[in-house]
Amino acid sequence: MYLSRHRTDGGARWALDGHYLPAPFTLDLLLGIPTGYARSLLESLPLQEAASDPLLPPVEPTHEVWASGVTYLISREARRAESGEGDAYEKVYDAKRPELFLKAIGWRVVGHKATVRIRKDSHWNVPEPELVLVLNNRMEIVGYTAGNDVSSRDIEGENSLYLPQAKIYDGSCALGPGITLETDHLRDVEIRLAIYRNGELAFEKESNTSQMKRSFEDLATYLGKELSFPAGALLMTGTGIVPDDDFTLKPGDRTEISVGELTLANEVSQ
Ligand code: DO4
Ligand code: MG
Repeated sequence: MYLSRHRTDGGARWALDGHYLPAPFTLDLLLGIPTGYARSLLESLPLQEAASDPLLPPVEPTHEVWASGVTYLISREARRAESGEGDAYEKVYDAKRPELFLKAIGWRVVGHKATVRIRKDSHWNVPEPELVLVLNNRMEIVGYTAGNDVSSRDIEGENSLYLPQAKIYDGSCALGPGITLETDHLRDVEIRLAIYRNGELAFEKESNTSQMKRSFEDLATYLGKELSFPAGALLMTGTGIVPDDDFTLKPGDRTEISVGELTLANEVSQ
């Protein structure tokens, strides 16, 4: 089952497997019920006309998008090298408690084919391709989407207390194109990042969720430990791909992130 969200003349509208759901359907509603009922709810809803309007990010304006970090060895190594505080990354990689931070609020997220941004006050910027969990109000995994945790490496590297500025700014979070409501093989999902510059492939690498240090369930449990999400939440699960140190995104680049069968493409601007 696949959910997508579209911009229609009557406002944002969700679709299931390419056909519109009744207009009152919301993701809030779906994430407010246990996973066991979610599938039967969707199966019981009448499908309407084909969903051909432009895509919106698969998240509603008030949903919170959280992120976890240093969940793959390569992320730990890259951050240890760029930072004067390498110890912190090493410790969090091995610690029981994961790193979790608030990445975006739903209305700030951009979707498939929209524009992501790099900061004007940064000279070293990268996309971070991540599997993004869609969690219900009990922190159960309902599905996943693809995400780009666009980040400034020089700002984070200068001082880890600058992390919110390196990570949270307009156009720094892209999600989409839609939500896959399958959770069976999440520990074996291929993730691929391709970056095109002047129409040519400038960078390409693949990873797999099997290389992740932590379990998705553990990340979701920590997020919901002392924080309630009555309408669910989204959780980016960290990057397993870091471009070489001499690479930085430039305005005009195009990023293409594949997470399993989902592909999220975005233009880059400043
Ligand atoms: O520790 C900083 C953030 C790490 C991160 O975003 C990642 O590993 O994906
Ligand atoms: Mg990240």
